[in-house]
Amino acid sequence: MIKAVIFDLDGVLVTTDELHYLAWKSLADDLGITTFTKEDNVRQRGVSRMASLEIVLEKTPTKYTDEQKLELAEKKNTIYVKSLEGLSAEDLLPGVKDFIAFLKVKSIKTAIGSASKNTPMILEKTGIKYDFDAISCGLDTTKSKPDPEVFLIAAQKLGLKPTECVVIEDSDAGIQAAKNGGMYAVAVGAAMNNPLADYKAESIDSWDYRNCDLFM
Ligand code: B16
Ligand code: MG
Repeated sequence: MIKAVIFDLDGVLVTTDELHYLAWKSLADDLGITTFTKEDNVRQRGVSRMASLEIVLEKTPTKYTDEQKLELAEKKNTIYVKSLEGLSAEDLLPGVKDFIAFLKVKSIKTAIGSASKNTPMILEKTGIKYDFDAISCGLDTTKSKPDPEVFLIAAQKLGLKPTECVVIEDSDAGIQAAKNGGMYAVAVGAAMNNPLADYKAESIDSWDYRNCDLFM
């Protein structure tokens, strides 16, 4: 029996995945990189800020020092955080609140497992900060998904074994991380075709979780 659901944040609970893309695109434009696409952005899902930057820099022959890379990542984050100014509960993805309410009724714990260091701000702005029993994010970790660290920390904070947890993810790196950590994995959105996932759905809203054996 499942005792907890660990949610990825960007692209699973909130629409911030698009804002990440726009901020990276803006940085790429500034660097004269014209070939950065949505497909490149799909590979940035779930991975850390610095790993995401490397995906942008693959597109240029210019070599940057580690110090310059930190500056570029900071520049992108400034653009991204500015774009979060107007974020509100309206930016939660459809069905999220209902699913959290369903889990509460079933006494199933909930946690966040996000690579984002902006997690506290996003939870605050969208008004869901108090909906979770534990929060594990980029501020707690040293390793990027597909390493399972962020999810193992979430399980630890909940006081549960990995096998008692199910992860909901929209990134291939995140699905791989959940499986590397010995957890069940539900793939939504961009990760939907990932063969490693135990369950798949277009989105939380379209997932028939009420009839899923995980919660029986
Ligand atoms: P930040 P998630 C991830 O969040 C994003 O999917 C990924 O695109 C981003 O690079 C990463 O957070 C780090 O975010 O720059 O805000 O610290 O999907 O794991 O919730
Ligand atoms: Mg995500």
